[in-house]
Amino acid sequence: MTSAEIRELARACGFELAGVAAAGPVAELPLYQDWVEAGFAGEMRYLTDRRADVRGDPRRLLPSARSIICAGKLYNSPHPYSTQLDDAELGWISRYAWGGDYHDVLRRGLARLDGLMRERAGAAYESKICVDTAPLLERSYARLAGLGWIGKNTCLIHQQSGSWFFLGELLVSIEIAPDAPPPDRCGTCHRCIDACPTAAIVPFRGGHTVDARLCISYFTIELRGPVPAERRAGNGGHVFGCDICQDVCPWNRRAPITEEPGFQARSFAPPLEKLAALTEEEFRSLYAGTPVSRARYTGFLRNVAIAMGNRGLPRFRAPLEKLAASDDPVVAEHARWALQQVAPAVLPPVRAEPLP
Ligand code: B12
Ligand code: SF4
Ligand code: SF4
Repeated sequence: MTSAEIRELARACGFELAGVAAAGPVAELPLYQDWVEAGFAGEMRYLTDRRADVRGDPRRLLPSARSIICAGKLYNSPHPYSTQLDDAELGWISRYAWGGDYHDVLRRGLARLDGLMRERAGAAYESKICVDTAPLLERSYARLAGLGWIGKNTCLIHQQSGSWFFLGELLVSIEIAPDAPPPDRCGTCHRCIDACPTAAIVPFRGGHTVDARLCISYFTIELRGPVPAERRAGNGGHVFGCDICQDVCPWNRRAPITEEPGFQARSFAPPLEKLAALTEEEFRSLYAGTPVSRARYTGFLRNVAIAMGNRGLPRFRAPLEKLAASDDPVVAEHARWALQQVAPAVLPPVRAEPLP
C-alpha cells in the first residue's frame, strides 16, 4: 500500500489530510525532554510522569508498529475570530470546542480507515488508534508525515488548510514508504508572538515553544484548583481555551470550513451572565459531549468569574456575589477576586440639602 492510496482512503473516512511516518523515535525528542525539564508542562502530570518515557518510541504503544498513519481533520467554522469580537458581555470558548468531542469523531474515522486498509492489504496486521491522549508526539509525527510544519505558535500548519485541524494516528505493523516533511513557511513573521496576551510563546533551543504555565489554554482547560492571582488578568474574556495565536496567523486567513456535522457550532461566544447562572445540571446538558466538559462545572465557573472580573462591567456584581457564596472554595475565592476588579455600581447622585 502507498501513502497516496492511504490518503484516498482517509479522505473517504472524513480526513482532509493524511500521510505516513516511520514508527521510530523522532530526532527532536530531546526538545520534549528539555521542555519538561524547564518546567513548561506546569501541573500536567500526564506529560511528566512515566508516560513521558513512552513518548520516546511509538513501539512502546504497539511493539509491532512499523508505520504511523497521521490524519488531520478540519474543525474551522464560519464564525468570527476571537480577535474580531470585542463585546465585554461575552465570554470566549475556543473554536475547537464549539461542536462535539473530537476524540470520538476522529476515533470513529480512524476505525473506518483501519477497516478499509484491511480490505486493501489482503493480509492480517496489528494496529492501534491514538487520538490526543496517547503518549505520542503527535505534531512531530504529523510533520514527518507531510501534514504541515510546526509554526512559532507550535501549531501544525498546512499551507492550504491552515492550522484549524485535529490530529489522530493509526499505528500499523506494516511497512509503508513514509512521506516527506514540508518546509517551514513562518519565515520572518512573528504575529503570534506579538499577539499572545500573556507572552507564552517563548524562545527555546533556537526556535520557539509555549510555556504552558503562561498559556490561557492551560489555565482554562488543564489547571485544576486556583489560577495564580497574578495570571488572572491575562485570561481576558476567555472561559475555555484560547485561539489568539492562530487567529492572527496569516495561514488561517482563508482557512477552509469543516464539513463534519459533528463539529457544527452548538454554542458560540455565550453571554457571561448566562454562564455564571448555570446550575450543574444545566452545565452538563449544555456541554455534554463537547470538549468544554473537560473543565468540569466548578472549573468552568472559576473561569467565568475570572472573565467577569477582567471585563469589569458593574452589572456583573450581582452574579459575582452569588458565585462568591458558592460552596466550592475555589469558585468563591475567584468570585471575590473578580468583585474587586468590577467597577462599583453607579449610585444616584446625592442631593445636597441647603444649609440653614
Ligand atoms: C499538552 C498539550 C497542550 C498544552 C501545551 C501546548 C504545547 N504547545 O505543547 C496546552 C494546554 C497549553 C495546549 C493548548 C492547545 N492545544 Co494542545 N495538546 C497538548 C498535547 C496533549 C501534548 C503536546 C506536547 O507534547 N507538548 C510538549 C511540547 C514540547 O511538544 P510540541 O510543542 O509538540 O513540540 C514537539 C514537536 O512539535 C517538535 N518541535 C517543536 N518545535 C519544532 C521545530 C522544528 C524545526 C522541529 C523539527 C520540531 C519541533 O519537537 C517537540 C518534541 O517532539 C497534544 C496532543 C499530543 N499527544 O501530542 C495536544 C495538541 C498539540 N493540542 C492541540 C490543540 C488544538 C490545542 C489548542 C489550539 C486548543 C485551544 N484552542 O485552546 C491550544 C493551542 C496552544 C498552542 N499555541 O500550542 C492539537 C494541535 C493541532 C495542530 N494543528 O497543531 C493537538 C495535537 C491535539 C490533537 N490531537 O489535535 N495543548
Ligand atoms: S493559546 Fe493564547 S495564551 Fe496560549 S500561546 Fe496562544 S495566544 Fe498565547
Ligand atoms: S503567526 Fe506567523 S510566526 Fe506565528 S505561526 Fe503563523 S506564520 Fe508562523
